[in-house]
Order: sequence, then structure tokens, then C-alpha cells
Amino acid sequence: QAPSLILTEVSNGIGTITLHHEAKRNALSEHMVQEMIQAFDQFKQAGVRVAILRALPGVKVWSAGHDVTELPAGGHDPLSWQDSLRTLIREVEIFPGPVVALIEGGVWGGACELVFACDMVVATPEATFAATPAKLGVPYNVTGLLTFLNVAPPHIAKEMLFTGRPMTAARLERQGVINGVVPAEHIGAHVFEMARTIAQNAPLAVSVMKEQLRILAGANAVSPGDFERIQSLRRVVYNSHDYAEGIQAFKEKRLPHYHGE
Ligand code: KFV
Repeated sequence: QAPSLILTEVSNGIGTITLHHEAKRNALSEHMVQEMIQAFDQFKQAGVRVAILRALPGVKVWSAGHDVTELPAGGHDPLSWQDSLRTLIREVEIFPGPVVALIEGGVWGGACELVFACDMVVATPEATFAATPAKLGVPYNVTGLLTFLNVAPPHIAKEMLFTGRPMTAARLERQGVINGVVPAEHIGAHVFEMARTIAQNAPLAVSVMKEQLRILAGANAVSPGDFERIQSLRRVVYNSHDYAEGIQAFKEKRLPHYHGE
């Protein structure tokens, strides 16, 4: 059996998932995602009321995002319904209790969306958040963009998505995108205290509000025609030279050369 890439712990109705694959900077591989989904299932069975998603204390990289070696080479939708990142984000959204992200280090690409999809986010002052599809030439998917628009003001979401540059925790807190910035030595206690407060409240009320907020946040009507148009535009991107080049350049550890086709 392959070694576990996460650690899990349950105590007093609070479940913690700790990403633990530092050699690959906690990239969200299929293997790691499957383990996280299993952990959320176990939490449900154990009656966990609040989940905490974190990396080991002191890490430089919270997660490097989608495992780029698992993105399809070209001609296939890299963020289809079955993709591991998409599956994990749906799992976080439908988990019956709040999921709180505790962030130390850099958060990249799909991990940035994962963190924004959590119900609350607390970070250390050194934490940074980068949305990178434009760096790699990836056509981001519809629900993925909605995750950004649901938590960030449009200008901030666009700056993140168009530049791909890491944004500081302080700036995101000012914009109301994350809930708090707490120094590393206090962040664990701070997040657990928040989790304990939630866990003492009425679990049914909390989980039904979470589900209502999820449904309301996704209540944008897109016509079938518009949806098909978006999919066809995205198809142009993942069929392009630039998409294949972005993935290839990452694997060869070099800068990509983009032509816009
Ligand atoms: N996927 C697969 N392997 C990765 C990876 C990733 N996202 N990020 C890092 N690795 C591997 C890397 O190839 C190396 O493997 C090891 O982790 C350490 O990385 O076999 P190797 O060569 O040891 P280093 O040496 O790059 O680590 P470091 O110098 O500490 O830099 C950390 C970091 C995070 C700045 C750097 O690894 C990096 O830039 N990673 C890629 C970040 C990124 O662009 N993520 C977005 C992925 S695409 C995505 O999520 C989506 C959905 N999207 O649309 O864009």
C-alpha cells in the first residue's frame, strides 16, 4: 500500500486533516485527494462538526496546487467534472459542517481555489495566495471561477487570475477575502478556538445554513446556450499549442513560450 500523504485526527467533534507530502510541496495528487475524501467520509461517520484543513506547522508551501504531472497533455478538459481537484472541492462544499482552512506558507493554483472554497480561512502574515491558470495556459472551469467570485471582489479576483502573482494574507484580509491573519505561534490556538465555538452551537442549524449558503452562492442562472459557448471557448484553450506548452515547460522546469494560439 502506498504511504499516506495526509494525517488525520478527531477530538471533541473537531476533525483535522494535515497535508503531509512536503517532498512534492503537498501537490493535490489523485492519491492525496482520495485520502482527503476518505478522511471527510470518516469525519462524517464520527459525527465531526467542524473540520480543519492545514499543513504541518512551519511549512514554506501549504500546497503547490494541482499535480501538474496529472493534468492531461492536451485535447482533454483538464478540469472536468471527474478531475481530482473538482471532486475534492465539491466534497468540501457538501461536508455537513464548516471547513476552516489554516494557512501557513504559499498556496498555489488549485490549492488557492480549495482554500477559498473552505467556509473560513485564517492565515499567518507570511502566507501568500496565487491563482495560476494563466501561468500554465489552463482554461479554468465555470464553478472554479465562481469560487473566486463568491469570495473576492471582482477586481481582486481578476488581478489574481490575470497576473497569477502571489497575493499577501494582509491584502486579502483587508479585502475581506480571508477571515484573519494570526502569527504562526498563535494560529493553531486561534483556529481551534473558532472551531470549538462552532462545535458548541446547534449542528443541524449550522449544517443547514451551510447548505443553504452553498445553494444560494451557486444560484446564478446560465442558459444552456451560454454554458455550451463557455465550454467551446475552453475547448479552444485546452486544444491550443499554449496549453501543451505550459504543461511541457513545467515538466522541463523552464519558462513557457506562449503564442496566443
Ligand atoms: N505538481 C507536481 N509536482 C510539483 C508541483 C505541482 N504543482 N509543485 C512542485 N512539484 C514538485 C517539483 O516538480 C519537485 O519535484 C518538488 O515538487 C519540489 O518542488 O521530483 P522533484 O523535482 O523533486 P520545487 O523544487 O519546485 O520546490 P520549491 O523550490 O520549494 O518551490 C515551491 C513552489 C511551490 C514555488 C514550486 O514548486 C512551484 O512553483 N510549483 C508549482 C506551483 C504552481 O504553479 N501550481 C499550480 C499548478 S496548476 C493548478 O493548480 C491549476 C488547477 N491551474 O489551473 O493552474
